Amino acid sequence: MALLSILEYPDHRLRKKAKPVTHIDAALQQLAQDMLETMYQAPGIGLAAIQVNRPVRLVVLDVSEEKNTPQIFFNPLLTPVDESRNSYDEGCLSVPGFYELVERPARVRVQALNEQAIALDFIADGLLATCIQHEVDHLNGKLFVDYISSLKRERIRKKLEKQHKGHPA
Ligand code: GNR
Ligand code: NI
Repeated sequence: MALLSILEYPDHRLRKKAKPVTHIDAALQQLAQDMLETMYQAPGIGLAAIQVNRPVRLVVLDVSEEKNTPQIFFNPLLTPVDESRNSYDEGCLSVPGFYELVERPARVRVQALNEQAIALDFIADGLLATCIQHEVDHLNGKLFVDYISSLKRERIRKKLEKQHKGHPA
């Protein structure tokens, strides 16, 4: 196992579009385990591979209270199932220390492959729906700060850039 370092906004590598996985080999399985370890240590409830500078379509998450329900999704595809929306005060390990309300579809159909390349197809709601949409956004180069006002986003960018000058990656 290994801890991976997490890219921080406004790093341009977070803006890449991640590539689909074609074959889930041992290296990708190891990457998923290392991402889970990194996520739990942070601590966070989700992590997308692009956040650790691996631009592949892989996300891990654990939205359980007990932190004992790791989930691994390769090539996740999301489809809102109805018009219902939910707002959640979102944070991001790539935007540390900042939280903003983001509105998203409340229920999404999730199609993905698990770590054994078995096809999953289920409806997510609640925090799982919010978190998996946040993670799939990462795979498309999108961050939660893209949903807030440009004034707030620029304030966050400047504060993080100032911090990075004191402690470069
Ligand atoms: O740890 C995280 N918490 C969180 C809270 C509300 C909505 C989304 C998230 S995901 C975030 C971890 C992260 O940055 N994943 O990409
Ligand atoms: Ni995030």
